[in-house]
Amino acid sequence: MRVVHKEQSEITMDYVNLPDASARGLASNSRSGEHGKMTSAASGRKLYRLVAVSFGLLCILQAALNISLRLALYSSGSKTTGTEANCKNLTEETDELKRKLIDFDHYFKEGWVYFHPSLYYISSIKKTWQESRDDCHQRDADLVIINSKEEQDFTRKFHKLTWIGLTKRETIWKWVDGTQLTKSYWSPGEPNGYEGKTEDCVEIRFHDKENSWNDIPCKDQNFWICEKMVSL
Ligand code: MMA
Ligand code: CA
Repeated sequence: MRVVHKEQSEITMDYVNLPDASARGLASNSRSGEHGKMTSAASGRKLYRLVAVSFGLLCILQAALNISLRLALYSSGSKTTGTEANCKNLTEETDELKRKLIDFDHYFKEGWVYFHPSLYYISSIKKTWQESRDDCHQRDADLVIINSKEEQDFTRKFHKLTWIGLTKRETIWKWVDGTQLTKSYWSPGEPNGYEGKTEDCVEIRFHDKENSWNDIPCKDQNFWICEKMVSL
């Protein structure tokens, strides 16, 4: 009995193991066949899920890589453009500086002097106020406009009777750039239109005094000062 049972048991064991393998290929109706089929389907689903998840992860990885590459490319690209623009700016600035230096050199050779922020030309001959102004125009400048005490003191240093860019030809005192006179340096008693004369133009006359201006007839002949604003 024991032996038989053992044999039966062995047979059963063999039987259980056998269809497991065969059930994968054959549609068996036996209980153990059904069980084998279920195990196979579950592991198939597992494998499918694994492949799907792996594929998803790969997709995400690829997208991340794509974005980071694009970002790296974009930033390096804009850096290059920035450097190129800087270089171009620097070249343009250098060229402009060169032009200005050449300009300065040209003015200095013609006897101009620099007093921040302008260049000044003091004539060596005399002319009427209008002729003097015309000469300044030809030099790409105009008669001097006095905007500060420093500039006023500067114009007194030449110790010559010099025209400045101030006139009353249009009823009120105006600078040659059209601005009205605000701060003035009239000598005491001036402007007086001396002895009823029309004195509509202004000269630097009293060089030793801060208040050095005098009005005289525009047709009189004087030295003159041209001013040209410059920037470096
Ligand atoms: C000159 C002339 C006038 C000025 C007086 C000042 C003699 O006339 O320049 O414009 O007002 O001098 O004394
Ligand atoms: Ca006068």
